[in-house]
Amino acid sequence: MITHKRLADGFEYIEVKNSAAEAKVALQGAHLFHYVKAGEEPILWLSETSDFELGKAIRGGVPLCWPWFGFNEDKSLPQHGFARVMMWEFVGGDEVDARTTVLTFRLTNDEKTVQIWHYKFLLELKITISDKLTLELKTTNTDDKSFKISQALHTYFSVSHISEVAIKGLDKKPYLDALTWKNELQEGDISFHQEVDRVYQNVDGEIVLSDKKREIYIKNSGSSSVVVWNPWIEKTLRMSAMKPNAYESMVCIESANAFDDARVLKPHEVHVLGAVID
Ligand code: TA6
Repeated sequence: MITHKRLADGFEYIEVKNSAAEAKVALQGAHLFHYVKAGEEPILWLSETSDFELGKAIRGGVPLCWPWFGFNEDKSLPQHGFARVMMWEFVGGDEVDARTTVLTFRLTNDEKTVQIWHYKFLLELKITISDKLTLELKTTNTDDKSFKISQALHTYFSVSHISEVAIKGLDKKPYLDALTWKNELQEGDISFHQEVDRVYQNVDGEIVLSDKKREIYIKNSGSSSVVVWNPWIEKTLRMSAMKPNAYESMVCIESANAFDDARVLKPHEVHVLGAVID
């Protein structure tokens, strides 16, 4: 079942229920903020104090960082780009079978985006909701000049407790430590005892989020970089829409084209950033 929900304040989302899973996607930012498999705990983390206000990114789920990841050279522009706070068009939903639903959302350049980023583009997000979650963010350069994008599916995962978590699959991968701006090399699994904010490069295999209660598998496509983030105690206190203990129950593993993995698209060229989460 696919339902288009409209709240009093203008906030709209698409709700999907099928025999394999349930999901909710806000039209603002084509922002998937709920995904749960039948009979299981939600896979995506959503802040208890998240905003559902127009113009403010939801804290949790899968914010779309596009057309830049992180800060722009122009510091007056929003971190992680504008796509996650723009109203997208819900193109349609396809109930492929009893266990599989596909939703498609679209964003194109308009008078607002061109003020921020001077290119013509078509951005499409396809979400497949089943016993696996598949996200495909497709950028088409509809301009007559090349443009460069950096981007991320900034996925917030729900965990039992951050102290119980290990991330496998990034051993021996180089990473930029965004806390020190130094280049490092990962040794073994990632565990969490402090703030972690790292951009891994040369990532080509499956990543495993190992938690006390389950393992979650992430396989990216169109990407060779992954961002791992937990704000820990101090940073959490400075983050919007996060309760002081929020860091304990979440970790971000972001399928990205970030830093050295940014992409240049020629006119009419297409790039798809994908992730399968199981
Ligand atoms: O992806 C990690 C990161 O860049 C962190 O540095 C932190 O800023 C996080 O994203 C959250 O950013 P946001 O703009 O959603 O508050």
